[in-house]
Amino acid sequence: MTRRSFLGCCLAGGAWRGFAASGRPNFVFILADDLGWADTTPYGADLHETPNLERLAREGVRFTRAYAASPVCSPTRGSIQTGKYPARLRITIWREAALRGPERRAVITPAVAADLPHEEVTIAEVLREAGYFTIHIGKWHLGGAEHYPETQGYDVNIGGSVWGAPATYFWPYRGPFGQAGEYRYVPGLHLGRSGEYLTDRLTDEALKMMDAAAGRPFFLNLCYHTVHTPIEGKPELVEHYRRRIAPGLHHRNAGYAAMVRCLDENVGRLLRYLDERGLAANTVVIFTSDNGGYINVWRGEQVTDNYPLRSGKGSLYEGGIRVPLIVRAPGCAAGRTCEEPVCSTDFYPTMLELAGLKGDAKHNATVDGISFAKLLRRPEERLERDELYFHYPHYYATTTPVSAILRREGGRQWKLLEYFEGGRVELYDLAGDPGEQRDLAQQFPDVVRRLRERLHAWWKQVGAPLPTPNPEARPAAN
Ligand SMILES: [Ca+2]
Repeated sequence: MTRRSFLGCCLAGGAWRGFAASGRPNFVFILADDLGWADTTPYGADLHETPNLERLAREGVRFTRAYAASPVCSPTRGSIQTGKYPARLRITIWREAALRGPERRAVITPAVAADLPHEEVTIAEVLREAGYFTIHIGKWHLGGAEHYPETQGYDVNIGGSVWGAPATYFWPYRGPFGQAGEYRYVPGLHLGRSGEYLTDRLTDEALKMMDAAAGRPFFLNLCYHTVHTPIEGKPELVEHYRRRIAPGLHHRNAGYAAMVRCLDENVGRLLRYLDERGLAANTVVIFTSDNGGYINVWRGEQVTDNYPLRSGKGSLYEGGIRVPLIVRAPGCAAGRTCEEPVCSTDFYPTMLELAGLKGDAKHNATVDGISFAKLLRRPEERLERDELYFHYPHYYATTTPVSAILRREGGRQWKLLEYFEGGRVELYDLAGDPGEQRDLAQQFPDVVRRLRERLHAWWKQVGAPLPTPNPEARPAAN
């Protein structure tokens, strides 16, 4: 069923035609934290207001089936930096949890990596080698100081650290975080003023650094902490949304809505900067999130709702892994929607293609993603890939350890989830059931068997870390 395309002629000598002939494109890669698939207006948000993302969608291509490679933070971030599946990297949970080691519950979760190995050739390393000024701003969460962005190909690191969330979004951005009261701060942002807000400040730094590129091609890896907890919006925006909450709305958290609005305003600042500096015609803008929306409660209020998708952050249901993705590239099919599944592993090879770079052959041999650059011109096309895999062998508020395969066969968009507690499986056809409401496992045992075999073969192929039975546990209730 794979449609081979011989129309890939927009590539001239490996470079994406349409950019200024004089140089390579800049990249502005904007990663929101925990932003759900349905949290912005191009994706049907009701309470939230995101006019700048609407503009980006009008000028770019909006993907309806973009996946984060993991339902939690660090693994997806690793997949973006390397193009590899989290299971292959053995980075399948966020760093603090990896450091805590295996959990012994109904199954024993595997020991996994906490730091992105230096042996990996990051996208920043490839781009820097080609003359790019490489800028990391905001959340990193891929290792301790010896694995900070400076050690992984970034010329500049402002704010990237061992921590996955700020203590507060208000200057001076420091204080105790979480139940343990761990002291956190955002390095590089020590000077500020009262009332200053972190999302705005990270953009301030981004604009300064793009100026500092001074004509060199740049790669801006701008990883906003927002809309991760703590749920803290600017007071005037929180009040604005408190007044707008009405019966029947799916989104009902005013603080969260205020954070989404501020994120959108900062996307607008970035777009205006590119306009004013005459850079828009030679800059690729990518906007996405690292995992699905957080549906748990924070200070008495549910944070968000991924409706019509099921569940949220931590889960391998669509609400945990399907994320917004809008890409604006010069010459792209502006205003179009693309329904082809793409994954966060794909950014690495896509950026290489757009930059006309080959990258590192040895690294590329184990890259799991594929370039989706052609979809930016022709969003109706298919990629030469019929399967995606997800692996979360850990516990979270929304899930027990689980692995999943998506596979299209004819008009079917099969999705099999296999839970490690007792080997329970669920089968959905996303083509007619994107909300994963009808489990078809009993009805299609042959499909279950075939997909399960493919999933297990993939575990072997990538060396996926697997849970093991816990001899001390009572048999899992099935
Ligand atoms: Ca996250």
